[in-house]
Amino acid sequence: MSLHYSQLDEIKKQYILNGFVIVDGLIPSELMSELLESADRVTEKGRKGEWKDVRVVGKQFPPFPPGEDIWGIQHLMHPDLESPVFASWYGSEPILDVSAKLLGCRREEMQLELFNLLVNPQEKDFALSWHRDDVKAEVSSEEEAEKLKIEHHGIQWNCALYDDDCLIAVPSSHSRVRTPEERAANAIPGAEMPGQAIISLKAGQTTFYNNNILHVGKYNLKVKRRTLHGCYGSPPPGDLNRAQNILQHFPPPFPTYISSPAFRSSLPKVLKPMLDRLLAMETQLKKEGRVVGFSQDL
Ligand SMILES: O=C(O)CCC(=O)C(=O)O
Ligand SMILES: [Fe+2]
Repeated sequence: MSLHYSQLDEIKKQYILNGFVIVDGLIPSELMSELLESADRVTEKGRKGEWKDVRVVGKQFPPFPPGEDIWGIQHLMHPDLESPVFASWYGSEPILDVSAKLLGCRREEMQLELFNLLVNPQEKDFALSWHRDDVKAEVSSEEEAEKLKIEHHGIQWNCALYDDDCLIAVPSSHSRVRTPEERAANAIPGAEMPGQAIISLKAGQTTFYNNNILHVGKYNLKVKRRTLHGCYGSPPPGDLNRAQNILQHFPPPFPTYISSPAFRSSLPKVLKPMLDRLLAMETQLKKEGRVVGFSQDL
């Protein structure tokens, strides 16, 4: 079931209960054709090796080694990609409004974070293993319970430019530890998970999901995928758990483009204060000497 983006209370209710929600209408129609064109262009760049920040088939988490077949393009707002439509969409009203509602903060308090594109591989099908983004599969039930209590201060989404059946999750698993059956399935690559459901998106639909929901990605080389994938943060500024969650894709030190004048001036006005919050987080973490400790093996 999907909801219109004006149904904010219902969207939040479903998101909290199920750990995900599907929302219609978050792509302003005037941005659509340029988004489609730019998504194809940057995908080509990644596939030809002209863009090095890519997710490489065969590897689930960063750092990604060089490789030819890819399942994602990182850093869509990087000025060198010369694709301003991605920042226009990341800073557009509907996605910001729904995200602010789910974050429980004002739009002015949101933090700029990650923005990537997920694409189909070309040479072979590829599947991730079942995971929660910020809790390792090997942890004990006690540790899992503790980690699941941590506030996210962030919201993650997939917005499909083409129909997308790649994301599969266990509804409501974001708020409880795994059952013995789920643990057993988690240990077997490619296993079916009891209660799994495809988060099926039609072109133009967006799913917001708690990235600690038990989930997996399955990628079919024959089905074109161009799905916008990213997140925003919310107060308190400089939250360490938030930093840990996003730094798995922002290996420290932050990529230098983030603090470059070219990046700042390329952004729509609404995103500049949001960028300032990300930079303040980086500064605070450095001051505390904490950045160095982030592990990249999540
Ligand atoms: O492909 C997807 O939609 C999910 C990707 C994912 O789970 C991840 O990058 O952690
Ligand atoms: Fe994930």
